[in-house]
Amino acid sequence: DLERRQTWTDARFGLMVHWGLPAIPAGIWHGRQVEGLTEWIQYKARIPLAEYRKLAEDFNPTSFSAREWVRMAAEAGAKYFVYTAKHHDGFAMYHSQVSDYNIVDATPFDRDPLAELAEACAEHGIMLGVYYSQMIDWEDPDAVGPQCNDWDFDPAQGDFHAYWRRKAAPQLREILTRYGDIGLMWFDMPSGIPEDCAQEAFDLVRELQPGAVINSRLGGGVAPDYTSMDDNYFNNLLPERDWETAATTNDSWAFAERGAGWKPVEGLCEALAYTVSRGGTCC
Ligand code: JFZ
Repeated sequence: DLERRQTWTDARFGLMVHWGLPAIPAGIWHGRQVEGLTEWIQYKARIPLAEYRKLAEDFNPTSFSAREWVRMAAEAGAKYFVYTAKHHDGFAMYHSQVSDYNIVDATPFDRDPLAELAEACAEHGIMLGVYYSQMIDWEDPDAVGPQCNDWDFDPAQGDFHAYWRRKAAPQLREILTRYGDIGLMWFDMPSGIPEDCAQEAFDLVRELQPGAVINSRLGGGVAPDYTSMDDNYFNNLLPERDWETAATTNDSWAFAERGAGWKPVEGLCEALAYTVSRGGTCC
């Protein structure tokens, strides 16, 4: 346990890339600015799934270069790289065999960014972290719980364990077995997850990637390897254990078209220095 956590705390500084279908609307739906985090647009604007999933048809980032992203991160001094394999919209940003709601089968792009990023990280000696939204999934009628999709589906009809068995657990297994060494599993969000599901996720990570740390947003009462602080947390009340602050470079995680509110470089450097000088890790 100590060795695993040491590798993680030694990393100190990472880059989280929050990529997915929300990059297309980028905070604007039918010409209207939707308030809140841009990756929450489907939920905030109650976009019908049938309409939202059409975004995939236009998702074709042909100039994407994993090499370039990872090289930039490495040159900036980052030691780990976190990629959103599946966010709350339920869309897999890697080639999933479990659900065809994924970047290879549902878009014209036809490439697996996670595979390319994993390769680039290995080349640069960067630790690969994978973000996975285990609880919220707006595509799956059975993923019932806090902030679930109740505009397309009736939550009373949903069975969380059915979602877990059919989609979440098998996808975690794919992620943990197909992309080489993973140093960090970044789960999100903890609220409402049944204990047995969280325990299963924990056990899967330990079994298939014994070197990987697990953040505290897995939830469900399992003991994580470190505490994820609130987003953009830069206060002096700190836990007596390993911790990480994930922070944004603007007001959102996903891309924003207007009013992004980019933070000045000095502020970002200060935030990074603040965190690492207090023994934390920052991404
Ligand atoms: C979550 C997501 O909902 C969000 O879209 C993004 O992925 C972010 C990294 O994580 O948002 C959170 C989760 C927890 C807190 C704040 C935002 N928190 O504990 O303050």
